[in-house]
Amino acid sequence: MLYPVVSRTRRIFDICGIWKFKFDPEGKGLSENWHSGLKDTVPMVVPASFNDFFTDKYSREYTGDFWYETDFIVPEEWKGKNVAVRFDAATHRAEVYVNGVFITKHEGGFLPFTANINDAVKWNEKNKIVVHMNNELSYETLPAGTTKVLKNGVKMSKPFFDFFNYSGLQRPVRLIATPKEGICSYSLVHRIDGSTAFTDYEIKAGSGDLEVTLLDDDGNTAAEGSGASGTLEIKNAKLWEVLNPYLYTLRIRLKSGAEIIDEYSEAVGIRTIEVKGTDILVNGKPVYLKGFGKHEESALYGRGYNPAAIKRDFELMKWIGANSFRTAHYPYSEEILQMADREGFLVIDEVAAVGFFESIMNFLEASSKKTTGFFTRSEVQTKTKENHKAALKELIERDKNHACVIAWSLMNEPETTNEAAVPYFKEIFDYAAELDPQKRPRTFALIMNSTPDKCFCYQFADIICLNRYYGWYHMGGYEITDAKEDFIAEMNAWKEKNLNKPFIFSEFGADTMPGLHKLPSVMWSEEYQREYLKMQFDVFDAYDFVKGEQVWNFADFQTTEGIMRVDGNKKGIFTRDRQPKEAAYMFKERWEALPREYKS
Ligand code: CKU
Repeated sequence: MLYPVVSRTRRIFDICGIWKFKFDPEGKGLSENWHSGLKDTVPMVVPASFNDFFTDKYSREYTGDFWYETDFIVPEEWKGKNVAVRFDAATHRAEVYVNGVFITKHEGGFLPFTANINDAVKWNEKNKIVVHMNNELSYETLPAGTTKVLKNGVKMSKPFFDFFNYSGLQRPVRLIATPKEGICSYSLVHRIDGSTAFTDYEIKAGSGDLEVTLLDDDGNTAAEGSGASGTLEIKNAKLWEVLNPYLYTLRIRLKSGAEIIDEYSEAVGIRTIEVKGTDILVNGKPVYLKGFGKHEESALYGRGYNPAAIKRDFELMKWIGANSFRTAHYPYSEEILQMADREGFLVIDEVAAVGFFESIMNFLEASSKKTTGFFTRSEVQTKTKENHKAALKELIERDKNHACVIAWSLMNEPETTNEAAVPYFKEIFDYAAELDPQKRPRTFALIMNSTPDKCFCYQFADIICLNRYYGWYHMGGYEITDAKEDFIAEMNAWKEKNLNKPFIFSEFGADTMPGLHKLPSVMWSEEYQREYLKMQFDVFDAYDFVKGEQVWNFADFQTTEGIMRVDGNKKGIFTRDRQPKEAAYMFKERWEALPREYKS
């Protein structure tokens, strides 16, 4: 699953823009031959979530089948090539037809898929691509939830997670022409010895001679190799460092004699990542994580690819002194990881295994004693696990070469208080290790009730990521002093376990209405957000094994409407339009003062 690039042998044709769009609430499209062409459509932006464009609630909340269509021309010159269509994401599932011919289908809304269309296209003529999609949630889907049918027959999404079920063709769609038997994939593993770096590479490609060149940013050759696997030796290597990244260009050529059959180039950073005792080491040096749990979303676009939002978010993260984020709660656009590579950010890359605790308000119920037996369900142990493994494979295949990716988050807040979770975890964690050539640390985010005495699964994590809301969901407001004591009690219990692993706070936060001031504070005021954060910092700073803090959330974001949300989740340190709340200045002061190797 190489990222599409243009080279002397490769072409891209962007087919984004305004497509035709249509809901199919009765699911009759296939039987009525809609896959050959849609009638009575509305225009729709691709890429974007369809939801927030509409002014009627039925359309925004729409759950069920829906269809997209556009036309494209395939140049005759591409005839001898492998012509494919690449969807960077289709949320949550799609079946693709070209000129009425079934091409492929894909489950899971946040990872790319490609399919060859050579046999279905007409050269130099108009071709029609129709995509049959569906966005319903179930126990088997990543993310998990249910679909309710209202008394009037209309379906609605009931997510077991706290973000709006944005749907549609949310990322770019491109036609790609590559050589028939070209370069398929590559992977890199780095080692550093003094000033020399060694990069072991492995390439999958059609037959021919492989030539590998690492170019520095002046275009000079820094190292060379040949063959499908080997080692590049880079003398005086310039490393990819936290907030100070250096990127080389890796160029792979597949040749037959002097003829270049295929050429693929990509920016790559050289760095090592390792967990040692309670430290997270990048290039052998400890790093304390400062940053955010994010969402990929913005006004109007929903979860749609929005390069302006990506740019602004990185500027804000640099301004505030952050060095990292988690792709909560699903894999983000590849362009975000490319930007993280360029800016030197550390990314915990999460698969969309969220909602594995059956509750539409699990954020509230997590600190209660509620159990739902999610992992005791037979479909979870079969279908969900299959979908989970497939998504993990696609994620690691897609992201394994990014320097910015320092860990895999394999689940967010699963219900770990039942032993039925254990074999499921084992299989998923083993599978991640098997898939990743760099053997990055694996983690999952522990929900509030996954406490040291109740959680059956923390031992699987190489980094313990805690989502904790002491002083918000648990004893908020004037009770915060008791919340602090309970927080300390939990941390002492972890300490006693002597796990000798790094801990990160992967979530903590307090909903705050921007501009709401109250002296003395009340919950939801800017003052309370600061008091709450001050209490968190006191606790974090008291434990040496805490090696990072990623506040929930970077920005306010949209959720399902409900009694706990005011037009979405307001735990942002920035507003949804990316302006700072007061707490942002508090983080800026703290994070700018904390050294990279804090507590090591
Ligand atoms: C956040 C149990 C709490 C989990 N956490 C998940 C995240 O997706 C939510 O948005 C809580 C919150 O703000 O409630």
